[in-house]
Amino acid sequence: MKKIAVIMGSTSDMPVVEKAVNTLKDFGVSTEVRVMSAHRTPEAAREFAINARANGFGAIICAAGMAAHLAGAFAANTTLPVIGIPVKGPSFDGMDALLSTVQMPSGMPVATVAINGAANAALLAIQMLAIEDAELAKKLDDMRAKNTAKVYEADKEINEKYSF
Ligand code: RP5
Repeated sequence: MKKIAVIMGSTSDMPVVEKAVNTLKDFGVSTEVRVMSAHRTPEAAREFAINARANGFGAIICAAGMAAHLAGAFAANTTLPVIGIPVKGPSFDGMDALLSTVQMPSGMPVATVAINGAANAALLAIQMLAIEDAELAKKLDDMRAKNTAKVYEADKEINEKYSF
């Protein structure tokens, strides 16, 4: 199975990124977690992106806040799918990172999830790997079924408790 790369711009992004890492772990997907910055270590980011396909990765998740160029910088140097997580920083409620990540020019796609949407970033990466992996697809179906059952259960409880 292909690996997933999870790259964050700074260790300060880790509390958000953790949800992606935990999700990938739950699904048994091999994951490499790294800190690389489009601004502070652009050479390392470029090197990683250029070699990612040859190194066995199937998709790259990039989490960054503020002027969040990390996902775009990766997309510039690989044709693997790049998933961007805009991380909420100290200003603008994370809108700065959202717009920096999502507003890519034509020809350089970044699949951008919600602000701090790390779990969905991981699930999207897993769905990409599951295109060619029936076992992984089954795990995704099982997760969906479990989540559906939880909502039916919650509905029953709320209905019994509050309806009159
Ligand atoms: C971005 O700047 C990082 O991804 C982080 O979200 C933000 C702040 O970084 P630190 O100053 O906390 O290292 O590049």
